[in-house]
Amino acid sequence: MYDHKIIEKKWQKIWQETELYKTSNDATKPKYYILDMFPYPSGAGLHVGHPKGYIATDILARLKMMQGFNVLHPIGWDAFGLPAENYAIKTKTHPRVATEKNIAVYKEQLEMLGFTYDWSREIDTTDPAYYKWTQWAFIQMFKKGLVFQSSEPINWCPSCKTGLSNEDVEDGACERCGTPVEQKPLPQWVIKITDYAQRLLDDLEKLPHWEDSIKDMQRNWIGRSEGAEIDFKIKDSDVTIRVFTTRVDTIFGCTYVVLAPENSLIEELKAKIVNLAAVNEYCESVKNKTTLERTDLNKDKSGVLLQGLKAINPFNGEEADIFAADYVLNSYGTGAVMAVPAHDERDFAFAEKYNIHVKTSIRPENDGLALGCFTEDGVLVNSGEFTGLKSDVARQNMITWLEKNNYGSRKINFKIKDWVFSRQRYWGEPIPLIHCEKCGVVAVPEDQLPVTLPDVESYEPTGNGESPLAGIADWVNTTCPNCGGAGRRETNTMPQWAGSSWYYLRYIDPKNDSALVDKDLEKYWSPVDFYVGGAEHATRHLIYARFWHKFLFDIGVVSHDEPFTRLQHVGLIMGEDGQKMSKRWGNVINPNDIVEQFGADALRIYEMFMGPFSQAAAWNSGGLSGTRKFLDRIDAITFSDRVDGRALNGSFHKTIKKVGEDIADFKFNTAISSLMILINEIYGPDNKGDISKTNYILLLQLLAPFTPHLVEELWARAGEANSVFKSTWPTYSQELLRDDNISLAVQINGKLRTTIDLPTDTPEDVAKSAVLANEIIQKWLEDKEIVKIIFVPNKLMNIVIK
Ligand code: ANZ
Ligand code: ZN
Repeated sequence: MYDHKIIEKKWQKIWQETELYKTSNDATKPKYYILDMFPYPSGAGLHVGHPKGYIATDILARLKMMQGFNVLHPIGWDAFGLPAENYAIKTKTHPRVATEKNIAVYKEQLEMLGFTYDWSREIDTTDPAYYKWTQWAFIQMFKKGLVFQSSEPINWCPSCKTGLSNEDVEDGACERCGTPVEQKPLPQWVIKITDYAQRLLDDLEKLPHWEDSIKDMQRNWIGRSEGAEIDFKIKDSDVTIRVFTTRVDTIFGCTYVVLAPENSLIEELKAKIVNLAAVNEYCESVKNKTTLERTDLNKDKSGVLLQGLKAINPFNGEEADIFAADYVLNSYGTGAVMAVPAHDERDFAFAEKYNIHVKTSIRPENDGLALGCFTEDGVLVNSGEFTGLKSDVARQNMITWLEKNNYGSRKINFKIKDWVFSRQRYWGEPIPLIHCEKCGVVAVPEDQLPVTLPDVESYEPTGNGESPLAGIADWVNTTCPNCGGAGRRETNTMPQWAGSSWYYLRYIDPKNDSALVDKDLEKYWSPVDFYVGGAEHATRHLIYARFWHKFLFDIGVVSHDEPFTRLQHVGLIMGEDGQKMSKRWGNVINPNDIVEQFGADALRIYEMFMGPFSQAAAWNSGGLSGTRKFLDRIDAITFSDRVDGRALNGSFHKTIKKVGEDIADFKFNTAISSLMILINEIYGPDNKGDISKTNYILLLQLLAPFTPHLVEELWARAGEANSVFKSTWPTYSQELLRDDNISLAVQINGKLRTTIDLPTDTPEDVAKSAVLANEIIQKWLEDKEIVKIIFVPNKLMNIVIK
């Protein structure tokens, strides 16, 4: 048994002293950029689930180093955000102090696992030298007109006391704390990410090495809908209601029209609404409902008829009632719909409740009958001149009709919303804008960046829509960079996602003070070749980062329009009880304890052997002693020059191929099993754990990416001077890969009768005598005359008989 405590510390120290993992910008070598989603350093430290992805990228990085690539495998800290701030409020320590403490703990834990990080490239999103460039990018967006101020109601978390973006809301609740989100009108800085919606969607096609599941999540989030906007005139009025529909083909079945309760048309039409008091009361009552409550198919629908108003269907002139109902959202489409209860579930439920006429306008293509609500495409009925057309053809013809008659037009809508970018909290990047009475909103001049976060007395969110920064008069009051008059700094801060939207570019050139990233370095290192992280980022970070990157591409800062060539998500490590690892369940396992008892190498192998990388798997403490035994068996292998290693050649070359390919494909569990098979063979009757020096060296190289500490120790003991990671990854010979035996199919008159194992490339005459000596074949051939024998080497022998 080797002493992991001594060995692991020893090699970590040597690696550091020799700067083994320092990445140069040597452009003569091919580059390989491997990226982990960088951690948020929380007070709790890492549990064993966190390093799974880091172990995997570390193994890949080591393989690539040995294959001769210039590898960039950096790490840093995504350290702005609420937990540090909440902790600051509770303990009255500056979030900076808490963050630094947490970073120190994380760093120690990561170093304990022996990763290849080049610490000279470490970044921290809360470092003013870093966020200077987050602010710089924001200002470029501002100058390009991508940033605007809005007072539309936004998602508000009453517990976190801050506005949120759509991406921060999960099933109607704050993604951070689970509190149901409210709608609150608040002046906000918003980034027009929707300008990029089509490109974000289209360019997913350029990403063949992203998992389909993640691309699908992005497609759904972007949510492109093709349809039409149609104007319904209001009877005896100049006002029209514009609706958005994806199903213009159903319009002859429209029996009412619905406005979202917040739709400003209600205010506009109030003089004509007979039951205005009831309508206002209803619209008021909706304010506290969450989006989820409003749109849930199963929730009871509610609404109110706008008495005194009728909408006119442009296709047939029919009059329809107008309702205000909360299942229509003001923030999507036009905030108004044409309701077709015969063909839309929600309209159907609403019509049943309010006794509204249901009129069929589509029948199924095959049989004429549809019961209840038929929501699919079909053939138009009761639809005037369009009757008999199929839905898809009808949609095209009807949109042409709309456009010709000036009743509307084709329209594409996206579900993705513009990015609400201000937070009313302390611990974030100050938004670098200045309000001036004369000049309006002015960007802080670039040479005055960064706008640093001032110290405050209290980090407590005010709750009134202002951030704690608003209370610091001498920070807020400044001069307008434009006219020199009095100006006020913007006091909202940026969302947590800002700093993480571009961090991977900064590792390329972390100390640059005059540019976000040097152009030549960016050209050399970009794009990221392999990106690994949690699937929960599919519709958050990965949308923001792709957007941010495309913007930087448009202004010439980066040379590719997609940042990440290959993306791989990490399957969760669950607790021993099968639950998610969490303090709440008391099932958290601390990696420090595992490393103490079994060593970092054992932990690395164990986590990679738990199952397919992308699948969730439960922790099993029992498994670790087995893993450790495997390492001790490796440690105990001996080598000598007396041993003839040739007998193991085939097995070694097979393993070289398998391990190299599997690591590159993130199939660590099968790579490790092939290593286990090899070790078993080494301990088999032929070798009994003693192998040739050549094979021993090969074995260490194959194991090195997985168990770097142990291998470096054995490598040095075997007399090798340099680090094993300076050696070249072995190549395999195609020739030696071939199996020693093949199984020959034996047919009689074309029918398979048996198979016979023979050495590869057995010549025909030898094969023939083996086949004819076979008992089963002899039975089939009894008293029969052989007409001819057909032989396909290494495959089959067919005996033709009379
Ligand atoms: C009439 C109709 C008939 C519709 C039918 C559907 C089926 P997606 O695919 O999500 O874009 N809609 C439009 N704006 C809405 C809003 N602000 N709030 C709630 N619902 C809204 O769906 C578009 C469909 O959702 C539109 O097409 C509209 O209902 C509804 F048989 O119009 B449809
Ligand atoms: Zn919250």
